[in-house]
Amino acid sequence: MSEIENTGKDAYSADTITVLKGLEAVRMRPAMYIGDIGSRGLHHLVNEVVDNSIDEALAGHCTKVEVEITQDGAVSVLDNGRGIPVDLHKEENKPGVEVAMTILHAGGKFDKENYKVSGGLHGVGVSCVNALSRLMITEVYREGKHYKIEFEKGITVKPLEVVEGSEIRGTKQTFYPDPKIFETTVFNYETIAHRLRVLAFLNKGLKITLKDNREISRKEDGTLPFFEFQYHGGLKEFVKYIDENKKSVCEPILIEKTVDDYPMEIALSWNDTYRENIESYVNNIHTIEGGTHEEGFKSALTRAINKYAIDSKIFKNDKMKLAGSDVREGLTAVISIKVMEPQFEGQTKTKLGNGEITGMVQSLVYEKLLEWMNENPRISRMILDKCTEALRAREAAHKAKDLIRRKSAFEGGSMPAKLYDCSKGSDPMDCELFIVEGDSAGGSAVDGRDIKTQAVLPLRGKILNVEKARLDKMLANEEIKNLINAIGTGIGDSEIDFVPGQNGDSSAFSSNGDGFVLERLRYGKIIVMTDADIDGAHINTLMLTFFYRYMPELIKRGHIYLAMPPLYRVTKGKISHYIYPGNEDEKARILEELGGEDAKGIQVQRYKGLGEMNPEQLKETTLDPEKRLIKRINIDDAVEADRIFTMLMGDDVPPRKDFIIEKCHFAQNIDA
Ligand code: 0RA
Repeated sequence: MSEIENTGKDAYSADTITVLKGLEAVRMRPAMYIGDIGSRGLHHLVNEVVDNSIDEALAGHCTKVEVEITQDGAVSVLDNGRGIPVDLHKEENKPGVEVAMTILHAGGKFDKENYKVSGGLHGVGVSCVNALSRLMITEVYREGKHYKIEFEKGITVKPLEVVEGSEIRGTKQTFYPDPKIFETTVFNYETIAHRLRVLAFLNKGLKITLKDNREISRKEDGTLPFFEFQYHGGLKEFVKYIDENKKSVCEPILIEKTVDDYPMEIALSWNDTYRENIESYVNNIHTIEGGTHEEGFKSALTRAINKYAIDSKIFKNDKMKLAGSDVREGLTAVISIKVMEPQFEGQTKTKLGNGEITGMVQSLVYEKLLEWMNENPRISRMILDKCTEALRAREAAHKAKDLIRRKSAFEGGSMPAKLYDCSKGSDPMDCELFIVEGDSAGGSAVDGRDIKTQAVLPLRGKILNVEKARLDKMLANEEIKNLINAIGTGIGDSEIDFVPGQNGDSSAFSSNGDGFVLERLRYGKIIVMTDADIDGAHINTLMLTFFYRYMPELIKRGHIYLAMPPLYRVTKGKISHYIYPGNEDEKARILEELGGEDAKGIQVQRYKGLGEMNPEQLKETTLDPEKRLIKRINIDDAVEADRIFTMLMGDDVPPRKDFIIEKCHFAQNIDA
């Protein structure tokens, strides 16, 4: 390394140039480091900074992390760890903290003996956050002193200094994201809160607080949003939280052990729904695509329960055997393991690849679960009854002639009679399917569409609440069958869990023998179109529940949309203006322009339903890609989404406001 000293402001040393090049690279291609430059990327910065404090907690040196959205829109993260080292880094001839903040990937250099958060988009390092911030202030509280250093766009602008004495110990990072980089620099309290809550579950006992000091966030009662997360029950409480709105069969079972330096923690329980919900984490990173830890868990679960059923003579004949999908019906489980050198694979680098993990998780779960079942025969019996019931339903579904056959959808043989398909020849990805509530609106949509690329499927009557129905019942439902056939992909996860030799069946999830196949998607956009009222909102929620539960891939890949029909039409003479949801202010402005609501010749029409529009109007306002407004549905946070869908679709469903859309940031407005 260079020995040249940085004597004047024009005298750049070789190190300085390297640093500048590194930061430049991050600012040139931010998406390469943080995924994107939208809201998601912005919040990635918060995760990155928080992860550093969590690492300190994992190393056993920190018990509290305080996150704050400051009055002026920055985020600060304070922990009570050891404090980033401030002594001179010999090679770089700079304080350690300055090295950590300005050199790419320098963060991890200090001590390697920890379980580091790394892989996926995590672990890009706090220097990336620094590079993408117009201002970043790092404060260190160590050995009785309070140190401070400041950066702009990753470049040191105020060198490290001691500002005063200090009674406390720890690190505080405050950063202001650069508006020149990000499309938005406005932090979302809920988004940050969800992540912090999960971190609190995963790190039992760790206290994490979140405070929103922005004036705009002040609530009606005059207080500012504040949350303290601390869960002494860890994963057990996580499972309870996920299943809060469901009826549980038992208290969560906890399996916990460190084997060969691999800490493993698993909590599981069953509830009265028919879905499985397994969430897994490696070094606090959500492994969305699963991997070896999930495989080990699933295989042990199936084996242990079958073993118990045979040993306890619950199974009368030895031909009876529960499949994986049977034992996982209504299962909620959270798996959290720590791995020194995790290998992340898969499309989004969220699949654990370490082969040694499968067997370790498997033996642990098999042994502990059998032990637990032998100690809890009454609850075990209940769980087994539930599993055998699932097996029976699976066999019934398999036998039912009514199943949707793969051939019908795939070879275009029998599309639903109710489907007004678009004319053949266009690329499916350029085509759109409108799912329309009500016959009259359906009729207008059929007449107003562009027949080359737009198809219409009218929905009649009550939509089945898939949250409350088992697969066999769902597949017997006429509307659902039409929907699945029209879309063409089949249902389930793209990676179906096969149980070979199990009655020749594959899985409870696959309606057509092989589950969801994206390549068979018949339309690039699937647009749910309902009235802008409570009933419409309810149908939207039911439809989104269906897609979320049975075709999640379509949501993940951005194929599902909500139409946004206008709320009002303001007419004067031959000219019409349409007012869309979320844009109600427009109405007053337009009326003003036209001379006031009572001016001569002005007509204000409030649309109560799609049926009030003729085909021409429907085309102009809701169908025509050039003029309409549609919302793309995106659901990032699976845990929150699951809770919300369960709550919305629970036993007593009063007409709720359009909760999913308004409150949960699931939808994003786009003009497309
Ligand atoms: C490496 C060594 C030491 C502290 C840290 C890293 C550290 C980093 C961060 C980032 C956020 N909070 C943090 N807290 C601590 C100190 C080693 C020592 O004191 O012996």
